[in-house]
Amino acid sequence: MNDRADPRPIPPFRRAAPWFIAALLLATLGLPAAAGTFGHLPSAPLVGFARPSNSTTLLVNMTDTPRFAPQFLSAPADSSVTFHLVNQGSIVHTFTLLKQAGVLLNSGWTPGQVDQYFAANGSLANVSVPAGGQANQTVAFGASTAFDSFEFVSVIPYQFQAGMYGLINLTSTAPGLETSENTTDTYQFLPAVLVANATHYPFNLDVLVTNSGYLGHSFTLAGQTNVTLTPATYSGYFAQHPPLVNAVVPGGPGSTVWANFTIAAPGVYQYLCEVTGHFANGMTGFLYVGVAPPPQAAAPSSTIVEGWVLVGSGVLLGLGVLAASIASYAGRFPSAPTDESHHH
Ligand SMILES: [Cu+2]
Repeated sequence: MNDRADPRPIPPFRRAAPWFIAALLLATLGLPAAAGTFGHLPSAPLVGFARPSNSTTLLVNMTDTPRFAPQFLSAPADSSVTFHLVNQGSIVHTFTLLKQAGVLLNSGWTPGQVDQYFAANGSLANVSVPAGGQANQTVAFGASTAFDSFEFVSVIPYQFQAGMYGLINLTSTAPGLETSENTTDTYQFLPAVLVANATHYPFNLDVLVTNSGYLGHSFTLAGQTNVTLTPATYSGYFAQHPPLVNAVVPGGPGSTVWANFTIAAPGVYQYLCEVTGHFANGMTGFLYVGVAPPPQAAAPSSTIVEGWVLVGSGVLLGLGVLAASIASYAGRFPSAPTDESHHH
């Protein structure tokens, strides 16, 4: 992480302006550079694009956080997928891909138990990437893996337990718009961001929802765009506006259900789990149709992009300092007579 600057004290207003301008310039320069280097910014699984023939290369960054970035990958089944592994950190990480589809390892396991699992079940890939190193690993996914999800983890002790895991979701090779989603016992949709881009409306979108845990769930999608539901409001909302789809996900690892529905217009559609208490625990996500998801929804693809995010934070910091300065400056003047909180 050679681009991470030491924290600086918040500059006063007068020093904020040059920083702000510099940050804007850096942001302007940084984004195209990142996009040019990596072709695109990896984000949620995409559907609606021409499907690649039968080979795909996916960039997977490894960080000392420890994380895989992006965490969720998508590729067509019946293809060979080359994982381009880049260790951006200063410690070793592994890319260890489960052989069993639809299985998520228990983050409560000890490193010994994780090793035992792989000793008993094998792996599709197990690559150790040293600090600052890179590696390529190609895995062939057969046609029968369509709509399967395979977890990958770092088996360096306590990295998986600290969150270093991800999923590769295999989509269908059949024509049409399809994507996949996963539900967990920790009340999550993985990923919580789906993206679909159609060439015409309406279009049919089919989402295969796979349960990784024992709890039953639902994939319930609001029919209107740009509606933000909360645990307190969603029942009343759905009573008035029936969901576009309400697919019940049976309990048990590997259980699946198809959520098939028709999208009439582009926009952002919220989905959630209707099982009591699950939405209140955070079980919701957003489907972006013909709309780019917000940057924070996409995993950083490189140090350059991470640097850009840091610069973005700097911009926000500068704006905050600016606003605070203006507020305190304006506060020196008497407020309008109509303001009842006016102090004499
Ligand atoms: Cu649920």
